[in-house]
Amino acid sequence: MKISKSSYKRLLIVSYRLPFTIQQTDDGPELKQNSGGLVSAVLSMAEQMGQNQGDESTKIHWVGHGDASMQQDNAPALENETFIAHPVFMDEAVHKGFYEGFSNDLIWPLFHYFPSYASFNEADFQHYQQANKRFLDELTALIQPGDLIWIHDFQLMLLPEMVRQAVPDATIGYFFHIPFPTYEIVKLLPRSWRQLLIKGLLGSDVVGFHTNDYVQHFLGSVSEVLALPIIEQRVVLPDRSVIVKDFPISIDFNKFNTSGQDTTVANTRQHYQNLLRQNKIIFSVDRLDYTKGITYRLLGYERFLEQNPDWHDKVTFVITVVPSRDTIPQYQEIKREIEEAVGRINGLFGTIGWRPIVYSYNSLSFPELMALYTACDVALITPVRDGMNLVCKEFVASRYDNRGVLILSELAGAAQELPEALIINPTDKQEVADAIKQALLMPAAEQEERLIKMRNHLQNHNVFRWSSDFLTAFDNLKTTHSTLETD
Ligand code: GDG
Repeated sequence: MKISKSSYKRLLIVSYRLPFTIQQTDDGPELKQNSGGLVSAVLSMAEQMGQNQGDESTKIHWVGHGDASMQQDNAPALENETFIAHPVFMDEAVHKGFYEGFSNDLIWPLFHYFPSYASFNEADFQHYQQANKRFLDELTALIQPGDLIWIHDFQLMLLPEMVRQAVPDATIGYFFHIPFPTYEIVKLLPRSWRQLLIKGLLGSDVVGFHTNDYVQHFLGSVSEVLALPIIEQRVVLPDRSVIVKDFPISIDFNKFNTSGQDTTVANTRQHYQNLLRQNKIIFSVDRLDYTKGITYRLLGYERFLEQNPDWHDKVTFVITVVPSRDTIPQYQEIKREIEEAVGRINGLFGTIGWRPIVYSYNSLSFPELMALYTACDVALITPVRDGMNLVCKEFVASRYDNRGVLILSELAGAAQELPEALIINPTDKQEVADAIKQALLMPAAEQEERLIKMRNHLQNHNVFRWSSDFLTAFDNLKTTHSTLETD
């Protein structure tokens, strides 16, 4: 599975977010390395490429948007033993149109099948083009022969083709973290925009998506928009071909498996279970977003409480919503909807001693998150659209005790990999209510049987496998190129 170590000399990552943030401490601003999935995956890729951490010439370069804290005089150097970050600064108006406008107000809702939330604004598209060009300028100053450039996500769809024009023989990979929708949705984009976006992605050598459905949707758009020949999962261009393939992203299984057993986590877990009087616990956590189906989830729970009075006082739904974009009207609106539903359900069914829902609009520390993953009896994960969804994978990996039930929306990419979950349609209140009841009554042996299968899958298909498979695709590219040449 490892690629030959000599194939690529350095790894250049490009994503909207950098692997560092700057935190204010009593001793002044300090650099903090993020510990998200992408950072872990990149570290494992670097290892496979034989890059020695600490060796100046083989550090991983990471190009991403730079915020104001990185421009202050006393800001620390954006470098540690592993990464060198290259912040891209841009004019505030350009950033707003690129990030808030085109990326978050157009591509995000449109590609998650919320066309009525999409805002089509010509100035935003110009800013998106300018911002992608700013990333290009930062990147081209870095590129050396033998580099592997890996670009991430929907904020940078034009960048692969821009790099291809600037450095024709560059090796470029691209990974798309959100759903790629059917052409009927892509067709809503003005003709010239959709052409530029699809061409932009085809500047890559390898384009990756979470699921085969997204791959097929993308190939459908390539064919409709550019009428290019497609042979199996290769788009054939005059001088090269582009591999388009599914690479389902995953998590660091061992990290979640062992963290569940940590003493601090165990103490917090015990504390929560005592606070909730040993009630059965249903848990969910998501960023505030209309794609996450939070209101439908509450309506499903309300139906369950209506139909099952014998469960009153014996179950608590702990629902955490992580603040996000709540200055924007659509987000304020869903926050209001969620809080109204929580208030109504607690008012209708609650008693002096029992709150059916414990709601918080806040983020959890990692040990708190782990304590809830391992304390709950049911994880209720019901997005109305989600590229993959890592929360459900983290819950499964945390359950070293083989206890707990996952209820998962069929509209999350992850549902294709975890058929042993109770798979539901999130808009169907009755199906959600029935699944909650089934989960709460599920015998321990069945919980264990389902979890063992899902845990085995995730242990094998972890985030390191994801990055390794992505790298291996570049080896296949060399084979397909030589086949094309001899055809
Ligand atoms: C995109 C796609 C795709 C959440 N709340 C807290 C917290 N989290 C962490 C979770 C998980 C991550 O955030 C959320 O991951 P998701 O996969 O659900 O979603 P996104 O990161 O928004 O987004 C998505 C993903 O990219 C990867 O390709 O799966 O479909 O939309 O890791 O643990 N962490 C802590 N406290 C919280 O309150 N500590």
